[in-house]
Amino acid sequence: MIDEKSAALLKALNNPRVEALVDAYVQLCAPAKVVVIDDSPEAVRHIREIAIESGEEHPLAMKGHTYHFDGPKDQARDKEHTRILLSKPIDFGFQTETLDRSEGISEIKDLMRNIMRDKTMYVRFFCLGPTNSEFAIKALQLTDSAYVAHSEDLLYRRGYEEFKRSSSPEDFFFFVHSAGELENGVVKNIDKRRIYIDLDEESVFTINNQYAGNSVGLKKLAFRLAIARAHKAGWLAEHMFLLGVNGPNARKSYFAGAFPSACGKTSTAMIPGQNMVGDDIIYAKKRDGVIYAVNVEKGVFGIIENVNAEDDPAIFKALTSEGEIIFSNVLISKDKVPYWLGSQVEPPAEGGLHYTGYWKPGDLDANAKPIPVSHKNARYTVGMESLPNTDPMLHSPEGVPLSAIVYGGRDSDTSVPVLEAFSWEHGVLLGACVESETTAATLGKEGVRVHNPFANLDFITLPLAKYVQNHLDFAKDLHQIPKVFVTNYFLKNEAGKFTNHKLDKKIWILWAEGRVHGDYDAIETSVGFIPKHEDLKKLFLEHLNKDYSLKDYETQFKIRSDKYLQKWQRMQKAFADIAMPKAFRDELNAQLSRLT
Ligand code: SPV
Ligand code: MN
Repeated sequence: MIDEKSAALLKALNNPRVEALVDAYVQLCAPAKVVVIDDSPEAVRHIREIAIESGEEHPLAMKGHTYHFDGPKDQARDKEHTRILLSKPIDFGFQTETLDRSEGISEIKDLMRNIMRDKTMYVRFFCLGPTNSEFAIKALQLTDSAYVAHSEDLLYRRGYEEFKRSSSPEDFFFFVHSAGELENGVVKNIDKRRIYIDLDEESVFTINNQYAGNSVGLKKLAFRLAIARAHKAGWLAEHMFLLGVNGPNARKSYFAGAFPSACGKTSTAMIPGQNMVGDDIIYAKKRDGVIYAVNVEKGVFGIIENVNAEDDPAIFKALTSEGEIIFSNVLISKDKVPYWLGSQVEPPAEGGLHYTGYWKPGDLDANAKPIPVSHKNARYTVGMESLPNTDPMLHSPEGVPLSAIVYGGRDSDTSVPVLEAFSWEHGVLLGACVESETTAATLGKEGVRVHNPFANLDFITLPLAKYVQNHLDFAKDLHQIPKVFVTNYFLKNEAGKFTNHKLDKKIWILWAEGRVHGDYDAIETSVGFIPKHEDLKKLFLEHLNKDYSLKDYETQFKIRSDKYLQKWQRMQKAFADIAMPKAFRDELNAQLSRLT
């Protein structure tokens, strides 16, 4: 079933492990055809065409744009069916879904038998992190979904040549995905959705799903493998954006930032006037006393809700211009134009195609609630080469030097908009104690305050105490220790209204950049350093042309000691039964006694 050209491409790799894996999964999944894709533009163009021919994607009116629907039950990451396979139990210190390895492998292999019948298996090679770099991890992907193969092409660096050139050909992550049977282009056997991550062999098996957070192995599934690998090798893999912040006099400082899903991470990475290196996942390593980081990806799988000309101008412009973009789970008008929640563009009165079927304004769900124009977790997939704000260092094999780390969360009543940690260790405490109200990025109830250490809890594949120890240790032997900040874009006033405009985040980040270089004094409080009104006032005037009043400042930056105390008491409880490092305990106790 493999054509001559594909067979030749496989052979040219001269890689017994690749050949054996392809062979084994062809036997198991029984595709009708096998197509091997190299790094050539023609091969990649072909994948895009097949995604359309197969009905997983459809062209839109704008050149290069396509749309895709996931099924109504496949709109977000399925945490329940995402399992870490373990040969022996591990006490992670937090709730995570695991499964006995041999049981999991045998179950998934049964479910995968003949799963690609009548379909084509695409064999793709990628590179996580820049190619030709100490950060690079090779990835072999088998999938029967041209949508997945196409998405990965927008999101990841091509890796066929990297496999060919590599001096460690056997060393790669391995992914098998099958959407299983499709009905009208979406997954039929959603009840048999399984996402299994095998840390022992650094492999992932994911079936009966299409939502990219579940299906695109190279995203959060590879990320879990990378976290485990980083732990063994002494570097960090983090759920962080990477941003080049442009300070005064052409000064550039690179910031990494961890925010839970759907809490402003991508829009921080796209703050106007700055340069994005990445919006979701980084690898970080130390070199000559400095932390360097790279974007593992080279594209954005971003939430489209509230992307509009005013709040997210860079991405809005890209989404409304020609170029290769996949829209998922948005409304499609009869003129083949996409509409989404919070775009500030009215959808057509006659409605259009929707992930739930045909949709008209005012349609109600089973609970008589209006069905929104697009799913709250509807997304766009775009390669960073199509964005005007991409940092020139994106593909640098050396990575970029880190000046600061930012932690964010969705917090309506406690945290000030921006705060600087007292030290690296205090920063680790603040990262470990990120709390956030749940969002539509995962299946389940929204708006519940949950503890999400380093915004990474869904992905951590080692005990939390060790993960925190790794963070504490990472600052050892550095001659440039990054400053740590916490931001909160979601503070509300007594009337339940947000106290800030979306673009205010630019000011918090520019203030933080100034602090890195000693440009501003700050006020020491019990919870960290906060900005002075006069400095913010200048920044607001210069960068947003806004008068930032003392009254606004006081509302936003007053330290809600009662709420903060409650937060830190919650954290004391959350960590009570975990054997955390002493340095962490000391920071936690010190924080509590300062507040008390
Ligand atoms: C997230 O939910 O954090 C994402 C999207 O970045 S995905 O993990 O791919 O679902
Ligand atoms: Mn993410």
